[in-house]
Amino acid sequence: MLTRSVAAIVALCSLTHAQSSTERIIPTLSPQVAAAPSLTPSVYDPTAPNAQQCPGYKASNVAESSGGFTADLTIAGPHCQAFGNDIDALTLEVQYQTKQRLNVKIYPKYLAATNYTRYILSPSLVLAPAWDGQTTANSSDLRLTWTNDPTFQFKITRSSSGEEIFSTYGHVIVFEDQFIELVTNMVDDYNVYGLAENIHDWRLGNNFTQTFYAVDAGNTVDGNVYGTYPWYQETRYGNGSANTTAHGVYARNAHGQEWLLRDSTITYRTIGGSFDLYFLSGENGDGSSSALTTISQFISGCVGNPAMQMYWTFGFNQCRWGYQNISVMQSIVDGYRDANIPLEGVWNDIDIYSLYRDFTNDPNTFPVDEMRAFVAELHANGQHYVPIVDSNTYAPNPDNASDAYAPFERAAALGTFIRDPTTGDFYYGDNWPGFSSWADWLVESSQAWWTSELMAWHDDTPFDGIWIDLSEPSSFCAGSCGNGRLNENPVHPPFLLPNDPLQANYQYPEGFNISNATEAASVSAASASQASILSTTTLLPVPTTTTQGRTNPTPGVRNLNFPPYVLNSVLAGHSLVKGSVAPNATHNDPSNTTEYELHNLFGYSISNATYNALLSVFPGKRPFTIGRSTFAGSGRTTAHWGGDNTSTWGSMFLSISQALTFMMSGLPMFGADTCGFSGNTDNDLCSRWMELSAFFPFYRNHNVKATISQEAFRWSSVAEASRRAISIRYSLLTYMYTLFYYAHTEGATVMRALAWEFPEDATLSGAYAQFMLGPSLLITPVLIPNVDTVQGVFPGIGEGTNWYDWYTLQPVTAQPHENVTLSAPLEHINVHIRGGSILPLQTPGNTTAATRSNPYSLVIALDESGEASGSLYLDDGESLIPNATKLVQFAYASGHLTTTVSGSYQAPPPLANITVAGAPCLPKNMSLTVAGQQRPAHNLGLEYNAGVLHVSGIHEHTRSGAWEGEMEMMFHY
Ligand code: MIG
Repeated sequence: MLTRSVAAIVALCSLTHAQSSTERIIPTLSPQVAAAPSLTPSVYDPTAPNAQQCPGYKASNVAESSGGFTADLTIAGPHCQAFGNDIDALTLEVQYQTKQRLNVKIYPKYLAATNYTRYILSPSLVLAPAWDGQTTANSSDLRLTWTNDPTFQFKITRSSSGEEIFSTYGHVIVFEDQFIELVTNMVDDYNVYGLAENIHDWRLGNNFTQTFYAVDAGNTVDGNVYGTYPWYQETRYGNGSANTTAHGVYARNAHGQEWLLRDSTITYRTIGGSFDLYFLSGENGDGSSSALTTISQFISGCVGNPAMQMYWTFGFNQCRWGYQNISVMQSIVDGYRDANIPLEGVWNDIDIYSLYRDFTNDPNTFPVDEMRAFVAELHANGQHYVPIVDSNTYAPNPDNASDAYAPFERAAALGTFIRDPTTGDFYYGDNWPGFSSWADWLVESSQAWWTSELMAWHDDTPFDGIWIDLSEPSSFCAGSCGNGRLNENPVHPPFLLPNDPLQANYQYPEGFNISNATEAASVSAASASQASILSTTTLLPVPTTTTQGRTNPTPGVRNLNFPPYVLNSVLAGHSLVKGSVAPNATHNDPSNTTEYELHNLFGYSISNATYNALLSVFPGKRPFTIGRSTFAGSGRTTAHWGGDNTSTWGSMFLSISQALTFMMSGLPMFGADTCGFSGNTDNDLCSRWMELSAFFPFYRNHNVKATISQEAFRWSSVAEASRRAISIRYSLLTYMYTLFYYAHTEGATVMRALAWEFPEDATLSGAYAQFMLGPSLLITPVLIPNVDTVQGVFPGIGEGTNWYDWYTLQPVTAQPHENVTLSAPLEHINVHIRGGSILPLQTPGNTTAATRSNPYSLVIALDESGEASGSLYLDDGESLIPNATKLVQFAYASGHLTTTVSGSYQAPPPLANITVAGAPCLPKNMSLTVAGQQRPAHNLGLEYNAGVLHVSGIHEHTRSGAWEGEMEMMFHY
């Protein structure tokens, strides 16, 4: 449907890249989510109580403890029963865990009390940051102050400056069995980022509610989506005299929850568990603080550094729902080869399976022998194969012996499925194969079962990684709907399938009506006619939700399926029962933990289990697994794609924001469905998107069924745009890989917001139409249709930073804060190198493996003082624990380049040439020393043209490998 007016597109065009906080882009995604709920009460229910009228608590019995103190909190008045049963006695635990991190825990004092939510997130499930054994209040960057007047309130300030970073003063703490709440005071017009996963402007703003309840609902703008990362980073810009400050807050709790960002407060609410708050000072050790430091304090200190990925996973991947047999797969591989576009991996969706059942191959379309041969040929060509695995396990029809499904039987024998509390039997929801169950990851044998299923399937289909889908987990009905009905299996999904008659997809990107007027007109007529036929057609019955709205708390009772506090979940009626495993489903652990507590951890758990299984499938190798639902800490094991976006310009734009929030959340292996998932793409959008995603860590074109094909070779300009962008990406693979090394070892970010790299520039506080890849590259993508220019800013210009065009190495001339108009023909993406950077490059090949064995070169982009630096990390690209690594540091000053090499990994390719951008003139001569030996300069080529100095012929001197000896190069002027 062509929903977007030209005026709206033009409005989008005129946006500056450094958006001010008042400029807000409304993208054209589906309008599922209503306006943000109003100030306090439960969503859409004006009669719901205001929990801030609850009595609060008084602190007493303060006692010293390791690194801090504990106290009792006792309820300060009669129960208010706002959204649950009040808990009278709580424990407060304050711990100065490290210099930079302060932890505040509040939890029920009597954990054994019956009928209370007493589920405290176990450290065995989600890392619990701990005390370093030495920090105390006196040595901490942060200070906690509290009062009992009128009830218990606390605030966190910086020890150095007294800056208040968190304060519940003026608000009560609410602690009930199904609802906890606290409110912190915020500065005016605050800059808060994070609370992933969301599809929203990168700077969250102060009129936004983030709901966390994992849901299979496409890319719901401003609604809950797949992942839960309960942490935010706040930046405060100094006004002239003061420096910018930054800090962070992580609330370790996996329950359904909401963060209400309002004018002068943030309200944090969950439907259970405890307060487990980690305040991060963001301080660098010299009194200053920064966003990047805060982010690494979160990643390294709270959730764990992300996995190091295999080298090949940075290649370009093609996927689609609807590749219906092996010859179609082969034609995709051939199509890329014939168009000379590098293709690193091909992926299969659920089409591969027999009747949508995991670990089966459809005997007619993906027979095992042919599959083995197909993948063997991919491998022989340095290419890879990744199939999907759905999170549900088909429960076969007990009355039909020919319906047997061994993976289910094997798990059932171990009793490893989640249970239906009303029957004690397994829980049976519905998904693609029909009525299905879900593994209970709290049962130890689930891991062994999952590992052996994946190992066995790998014999049939020798995959290189596993794509985990539907891990919210997704179910197509309400509750345990297959209970007593397994003899109907296999049931058809309760809706028309995308390729059924009357399901043609007529959606095209914004601007299609301008660029393709005739086709757009016929599409719009066909769409109207289909809509009118459909309006008189009876669809397959869709199970209705049992919606109950807000329930009243009953003393001593928890209502799991219809909790008193209604989360603003995007599913119809905000139902928690529909669309997933219902909250009252039980696990098989000794305390029969319910799904109510564990819902947001299913995707995290199945991805962890898949990671562990792949360790057995590929001993000693880094597992590659990519999952849809994730939780804080998932980056340690898994990659993530952005889920079901749409083929629209708005969706492409928001993928940058989504990516930045994942970068800051410890999951850098992120990418969006390039060219768009739902709806039809077009030449213009797909060209731009192939260019943009080339600078995201994970790079995959993926498409829904029943829309036009969108492989990069389908249009000549998409093909050309892709060849160019992929060649830049592949020449930079070592740079990307080195960024991952720092992410993996230090919790550093890979894609970066401009605001992170230029923290003093308040005009960048909301900018995400441009972004950086690492510290050195600025990407300025085209994000609107039918244009051949793009506007961008060049941060730091006028304040000591300079920039060079990637293609010409010519310096950018711009005024501070100027929105520069750059030429951007359809097949071109603007990339600029920050002065002061040294980039190691390799000649791009057709695969990552081919690229790895091609010669290196160096680009030295000089800053205003003629200096530059950089680094390069190398290993074998696949071992979990490499037996050799190498780290090369580059430094350039006063015409003098030096390398410092540590580690013994040997990379065979030579260093072919070195280019210096910003060089003053042609030097009189030069000298080169490799591994302590002076080399004859006469067989080195030296050229100079317009500020660019080029040295060639170095490979003669680095035949045993570019980095086998330390190097010194000196230009004599
Ligand atoms: O119910 O496997 O997000 O990437 O193509 C839809 C089919 C299930 C959702 C995934 C999408 C995938 C699709 N899946």
